[in-house]
Amino acid sequence: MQTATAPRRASAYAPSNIALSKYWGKRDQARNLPLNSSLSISLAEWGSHTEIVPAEDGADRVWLNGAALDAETPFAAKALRFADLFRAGRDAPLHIRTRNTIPTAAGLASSASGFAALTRALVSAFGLELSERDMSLIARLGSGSAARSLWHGFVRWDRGTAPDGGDSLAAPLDVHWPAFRIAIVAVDTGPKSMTSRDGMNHTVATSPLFATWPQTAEADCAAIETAVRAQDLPKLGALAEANALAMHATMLAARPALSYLKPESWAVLERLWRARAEGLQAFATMDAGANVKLIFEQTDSADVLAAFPQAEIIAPFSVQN
Ligand code: 2P0
Repeated sequence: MQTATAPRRASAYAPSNIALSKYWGKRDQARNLPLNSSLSISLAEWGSHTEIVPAEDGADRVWLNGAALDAETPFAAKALRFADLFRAGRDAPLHIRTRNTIPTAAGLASSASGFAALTRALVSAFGLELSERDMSLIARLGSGSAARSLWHGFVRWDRGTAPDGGDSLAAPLDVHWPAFRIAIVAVDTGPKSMTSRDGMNHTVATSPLFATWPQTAEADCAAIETAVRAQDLPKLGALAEANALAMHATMLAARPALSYLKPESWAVLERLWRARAEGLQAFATMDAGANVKLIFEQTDSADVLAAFPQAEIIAPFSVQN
């Protein structure tokens, strides 16, 4: 990237996101190129605020939620390496301050919103005029799912086909669905057993079930997009739940097995399935962690809370891009 000016102070916000059709497996590790397309819903005010300040003390420094990080901690090292893409070899020491508004108790990863906010803040700090499309491409280099966190609402990341990844980027869907809700049912907020990157690579390398995943996931992504556009919650929910369970099945078949789900996650699923048999229109999705996320419509909020009193409900369309 060519940067013409010295950096100036800049800040940006990006929401976190939950995939309804999952990204699991890379065809190119260095560029975070996925084996399949994915589709997500952004989490409104749950995300990352990032500020870039040119360092007057001449030293790169990173803060996370107010705490200064050692330059060697994985988040700081990754953020500074990412800033190097913008510095392009020039001497431009930076202070990077990130504050996550995602409740710690929700146990959600923040790398998607973190790298999307960092991308927006760096683009602004270096005075670059980039399209949102270009920003999605760049955010992807920080973390794959960050490509989807540039926007609110539903976002689809096309896997692309170009070897250099020039067409592997996300775009928002023109769908406004104010009644759509997502709930986080926190099960376990401790550190996860394996990073997503390592988990994906282990699954791709050793799971005999992975052979069918890219094709299944691509078909799910197309069907999920159709259900989102039709605002058909039962269809979307059934597809999203099946897609998430298929992803976890590929991990369970890895050798040795990889299981992010805990007994409590399965207990939440059992309770959901019982409630659904009694008429509740809510569906589950799970990521690289033990927590369960539910999708439903606003009219079912009270019933979701009755079944899952600890659920935190998010209204994704309470904010606009
Ligand atoms: C997703 N996950 O689509 C999937 C589902 C977790 C399970 O994207 O290695 O942090 O930085 O590209 O984006 C989490 O993986 O991984 C993720 P990298 P990322 O949301």
